[in-house]
Formats: sequence, structure tokens, C-alpha cells
Amino acid sequence: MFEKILIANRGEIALRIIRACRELGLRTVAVYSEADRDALHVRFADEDVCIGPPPPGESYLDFRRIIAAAEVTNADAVHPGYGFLAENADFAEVCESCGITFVGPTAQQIRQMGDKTEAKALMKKAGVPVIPGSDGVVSSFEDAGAIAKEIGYPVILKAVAGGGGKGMRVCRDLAELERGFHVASTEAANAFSNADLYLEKLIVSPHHVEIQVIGDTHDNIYYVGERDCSIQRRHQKLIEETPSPLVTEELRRRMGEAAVQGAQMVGYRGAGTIEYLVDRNLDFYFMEMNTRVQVEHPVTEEAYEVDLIKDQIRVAQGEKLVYRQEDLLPRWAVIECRINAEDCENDFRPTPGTIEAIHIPGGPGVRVDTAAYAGYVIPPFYDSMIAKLIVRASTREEALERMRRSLDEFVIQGVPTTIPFHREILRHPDFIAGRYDTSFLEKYARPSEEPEVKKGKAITIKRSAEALAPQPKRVDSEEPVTSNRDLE
Ligand code: MV4
Repeated sequence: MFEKILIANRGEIALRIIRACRELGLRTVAVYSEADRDALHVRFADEDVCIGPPPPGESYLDFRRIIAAAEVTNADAVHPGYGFLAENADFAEVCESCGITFVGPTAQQIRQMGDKTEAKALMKKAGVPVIPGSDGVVSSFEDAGAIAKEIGYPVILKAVAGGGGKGMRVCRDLAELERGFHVASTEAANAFSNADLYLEKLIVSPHHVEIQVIGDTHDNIYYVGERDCSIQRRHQKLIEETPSPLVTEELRRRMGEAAVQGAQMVGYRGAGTIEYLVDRNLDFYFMEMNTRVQVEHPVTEEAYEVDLIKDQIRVAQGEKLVYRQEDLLPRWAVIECRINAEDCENDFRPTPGTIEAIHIPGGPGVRVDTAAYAGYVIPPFYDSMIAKLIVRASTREEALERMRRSLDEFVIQGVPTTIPFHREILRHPDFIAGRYDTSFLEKYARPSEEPEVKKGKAITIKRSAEALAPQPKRVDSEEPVTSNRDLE
């Protein structure tokens, strides 16, 4: 059993992991860069080690420094959180070879899922529906043309080493495919040092629905429902919810069982996410698997009353998970809004700086995961997410009310944030009706639809000064959903 865990991360996720460790009776080691001296994860951990200057490559991404910190503090395990080294197979391997447990899947599992064509082939073999397209890499434009002719246009080229939308290209005919092939492979070579591409049929205006899975080392893998993450902007998720307004009990079971079959294919261990695209006909297709805990994991935790971080640690210690699949049912409707230090009136430009004052909402059904405090200086070197506001209620309607109420209570002074943007989306009739897909934000940006406040249910709390300030009118670009600009 572990005595001490090193947390190879920062911000709210580092705090989240420290909290889980505390409740499990484990000692914690924080690592931090020079930009994070005053960060809460450093103050809340039992021990802390400075690992270098602010740039991630010289601190949170440098595994020699992380391993050195684990060795000097005698940590039994490393929890990578999300981002940074969470999906770095080499890092997982180095940890294990140094006798430090990597809290996550095996290096081989990370590698298998990191290669998008290998992952797809494995899933297909496991009986998971995959998007029609090339079996593996398309080696030439001619090769791509032949496959596109067979499956029909529009098609999409994706980088084998890609993910998160980088190195993708939509092609509507052979001419676009020729151009796209060269552009996408050059981009992929530059971004990932791997020019390999694969081809898929384009799914138009899909929902992004992902299934949470958790597996132990005793052959148990469970699915813990879905999260609808369709509200994204340039591949950055902004809002996540469960249950998905699109997903029926039957669809949840089919997507969940397929996800478990897929995870079983690699004997998956730990927390993972199977990402699906769901089309208009409610057909679902495997897109990729994330081999880490995700930013939006609290959505699942609140709805299913589980603790995914504790489960990750338990599984890493070789413990058996004691769930029964039939008991893993959604008990609450949950919504999460990501609060970023970004100026939504200025193309979501990051706005690092000092948080002069902060009021965090509370009350029944409200959870805020954040490492922000009054006086905290948001450094410019890392991502701009400063809080996650998660609410739960018995029904989606009540969760929407609760989210509006919580957003109105939330005050952050000193830096612009995405709070006003969320206040607007949560009042948009299509969002309220659950009528949205991955193109929602692009459509929302068009002047034809005016957001409208739900009538008859006025928010009765005294609105904060910030909430009374003029709301931003319009957001995001004018680009259509499937344009290549969005996909880059
Ligand atoms: C697609 C697609 C449509 N058809 N693949 C974007 C991120 C990357 N992981 C995969 N992505 C997409 N792949 C096919 N065959 C549309 C997207 C996509 C998208 C997916 C999920 C959430 C938001 C998105 C926004 C634009 C495009």
C-alpha cells in the first residue's frame, strides 16, 4: 500500500488529488515551478519541491525533475492529473522502471490509444462501432482519393498522432482532398513530428458524448455513464453535462457496454474515457480514448456519487473495485461550467493577472473546484482555467436554474473571465431545450437568434454588481461548423 504520493501537476486538479489523498490517509508531495510558489497546491501538500523555472518544459513536463523529486521525497507513486505528463507513455515507463507507481494505465495502454489508427483498429476488433474510413494510414493522395470515392464525400483527414482537433482537414471533393492531403500532412509533421494521416467520413454536426470507464487489475471494468461535451469552442470544452439530453437509457447501455468491451480489449486499468461522436440518427462511433482522468470528471462524480480520483489510487494499489454495474445509475442531473481567465469579448484572449477579489458560490448542490483565492496571481505560462463550477439537482431544469443562480453569485474581480459568457449560454433557448450539438457555439454567434431569459421564473437573488454590468453581445467567429478553420 502507498504511504506517499507525488502530484505531478498544479492548479485545481493538484488540489483535487491532494484532497483524495488526505481522505485516504496518504501523505502528499507537491511539485511546483517558480511561477507557482504561492499556489494553493504547494500550501495544502505535506511536502513540496520546487522543480524549476516557469516554462512547462523546464518544470511540469520535465520528467527527470519529477522523478528526482519523487526519489528525494521517497514517494511511492506519482499522480499525473490531466495534461502535462498524463498521457506520456515514456514517463509512465520511466516511473515504473524507477520503482514508482504511475497512477494510471500501463505505458503500453497509453501508447496503443495514443496512436489513433491503432486505437481505432483495436476498437473495431472489439466490436465497437467506428467511423467508416481508411483502415490505418493513407500513404498517398491517390490512396485517399480511392477510399473517399468509396465512402463518399465529405471526408475528413486526421493526423495519426493528433487529437484535440489539431492537424484535421475537411474535404468536400477530390480537388479539396488533394490540397488537404498536402496541407494536413505538413501540419502533422510540424506539430507531431509524424506526417501520417488517416481518412474518415465526415459526421456533420455531431454530439460529442464520452463514456467514463474505470478498470482494476482484477479483470473488472465498469462504465459510469456519459458526459455530453458538445459545447466547445475551438476544441476547448466550455460546458459539460450528464445525463446527455440526447441519450436514452437504452443508448447509454449500448454506448457503455461497447466502451467496456473496447477497454477490455487492452485489459484497461484505471480511469479512462471513450469519446464518441453521435449523429442525428443516434448512431454512435468511437472517436478516441483518453487514458487519463479528465477535467470534467466531477460531472460523473456528482451524478453517480463516486470518487474517481480515489478509485484511480485504489486501483493503482492493486485494490479491487467493488461496484456492481447495475448500481451505477445517474442519481442527479449535473452541469459543469469551466471558468477561464479569458476575455470573451476579445476572441477569448487569456487574461492572466491578479484576482483582486473573489466570491465563490455555495449552497445546496453546488461544487466549485478551484485553486484561486483573493490576491492570487494567475501566471501567464499555463492554461487559463481558474475554476470549475459544478451543480447538481434532481432534474435538468432544476440544474439549469441552480447553475444560473450560482453563476450570478460568482464574483471574480481583477481579471475578465468567461462567467458572463456562461450566464448567456445558460439563458439560451436552444441550450435550455437541450437542442445543441458541436456546432452550437458557431450557430450561436450568428445574429439571427436572440438569447432570451426564461420567463416566469425570475432569479430572486440580488444580482452581483458584476452580473448587472452590460453583458457581452456576441461571441465566437462567423465560421461554419465544419470549416477547416474550426478544425485547426
Ligand atoms: C470528426 C468530426 C466529424 N466527423 N470526425 C474534433 C476533435 C477531434 N478529437 C475529432 N474532432 C472531430 N472529428 C469525423 N469523422 C468532427 C469533429 C469535431 C468535433 C468533435 C467533437 C467536439 C467538437 C468538435 C468540433 C469540431 C469538429
